[in-house]
Amino acid sequence: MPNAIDNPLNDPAADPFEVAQRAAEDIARLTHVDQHDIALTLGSGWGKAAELIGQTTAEIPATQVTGFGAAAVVGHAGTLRSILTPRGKRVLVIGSRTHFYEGHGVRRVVHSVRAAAATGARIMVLTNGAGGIKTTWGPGQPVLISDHINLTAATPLEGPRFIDLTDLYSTRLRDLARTIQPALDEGVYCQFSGPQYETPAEVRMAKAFGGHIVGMSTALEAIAAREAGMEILGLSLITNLAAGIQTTPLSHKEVIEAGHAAEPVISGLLAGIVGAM
Ligand code: 8IG
Repeated sequence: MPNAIDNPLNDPAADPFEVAQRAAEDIARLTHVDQHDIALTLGSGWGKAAELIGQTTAEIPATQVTGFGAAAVVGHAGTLRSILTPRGKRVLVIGSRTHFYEGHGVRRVVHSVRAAAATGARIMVLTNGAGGIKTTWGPGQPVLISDHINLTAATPLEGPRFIDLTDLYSTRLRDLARTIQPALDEGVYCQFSGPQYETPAEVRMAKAFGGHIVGMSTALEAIAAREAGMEILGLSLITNLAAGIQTTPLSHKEVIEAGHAAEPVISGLLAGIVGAM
C-alpha cells in the first residue's frame, strides 16, 4: 500500500499521547536538548524566520521522529530544528505541517503540537499563510489571530473532553507581539477544510460569521495545544485577499510568490517576538 508508511498513528488502537511522548524522547535524543521552552510551527511564508531567532544547535529530518511520517512531497521532507535564543530559551521549530486536507486524520494533524508539548514546551507559536477578508489588508501583511471559527467539522479531542477555549490565542502574547510591532492588526481566523479555496459565497458567510482570515490549518492545532495546556500565539501572513474580496481568481503561484516576497520582513517580526518571550 503506497500510503501505509510506518506511522503508529495510522493504528486506531494507538494512544496518540503515548506516541507524542515517544516523539518527544526521539527529539531529546536527536537534538541533545532535554527540554524545549517554546515550539514554533512555520507556515507558508514564514520559513526564513528560524535563522534569525538564534543559534541552530540541531536539525533533524522529521521522518526520524515517531509519528511524523513521510513528507507530502517527495524530496521536501520537513525538518525539526532546535534553536537557542540569545535569552537562553530553547525553541523547537517545526518545519513540517500535516494539513487536514491530506486526509490522514486529525491525530496526524496535531501530532507535532502534542509532541512539542511533550518536550516541555509551554508556548506554541502557530504561523500560517492565509486569505484576508478585511479590505484594509493587502498581500504580504502579517496579522495576529485573536480567535478562530473551526469550520472543518472535525476536532482533535476524543471522548468527553469539554475544554474551555476562552482567550485561546493568548492576550498576553498578542500584547507582547505588539511591543515588537505596535501597528500589528488582528482578526478572527476561519479554518476551512480545503484544499480548494473558498467560493465567494463561503467568504461572505465567513465575514457574516465574524471572520477576518481564511485558512486551512491552525484552528485544530490550537485546540490540541490548549488541551495540552500550552499558551498559544497565532500569526497569519495574508498572502491574498479571499475569493470575491479580490476580484481576480486566486492563483496558488501568486500566493506562494506573495509569501516569498514578504518573508524577510515577517521573519524579522517573528524573530523579534520569539526573542522577547
Ligand atoms: I496562502 O484564501 C492561503 N491559504 N482557505 N483561503 C484558504 N486558505 C488559504 C488562502 C485562502 N490563502
